[in-house]
Amino acid sequence: MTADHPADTIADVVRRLEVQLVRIPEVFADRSDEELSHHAAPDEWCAKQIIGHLIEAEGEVFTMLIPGMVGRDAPEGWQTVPSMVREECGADAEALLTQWRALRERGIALARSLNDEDLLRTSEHNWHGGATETVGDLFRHWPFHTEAHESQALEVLRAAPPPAAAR
Ligand code: NI
Repeated sequence: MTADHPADTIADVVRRLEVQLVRIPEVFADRSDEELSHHAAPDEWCAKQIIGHLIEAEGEVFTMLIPGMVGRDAPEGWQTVPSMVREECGADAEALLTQWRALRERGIALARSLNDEDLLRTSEHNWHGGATETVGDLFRHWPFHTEAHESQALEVLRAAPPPAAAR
């Protein structure tokens, strides 16, 4: 993954992460469990699986790898490899969002603690396996990754059957 917006400053990224902390839960608000469990196709994620993926990205990728890459945390690298097989279809969406929010709050604190030197660090065990990738590349990708899945969620919810009460 290359940098989406190489000029984004730490403050820019922090702001986007903060806006998403409010906006992402709104995508899933006031939706029935039926809508949140709707699959547009058998092999496509329902909205709850998308939240599950965002939880994993937040907790196992961005907030897990960056501290290791900047030398603040010993074990650098994956704890668990992100999985395309998601098991959130039967989960409670509100509980998933609570989990995501807590991870994003931790992520914002991490983002605020970074400095420009940190963003220049590279890693041989980084998330993508490339030797030249920097912390800045991963850091700046963070809000874009969230946004990509926000769009995906909006699309699957648009295609979902309306709640029974509205029929
Ligand atoms: Ni993703």
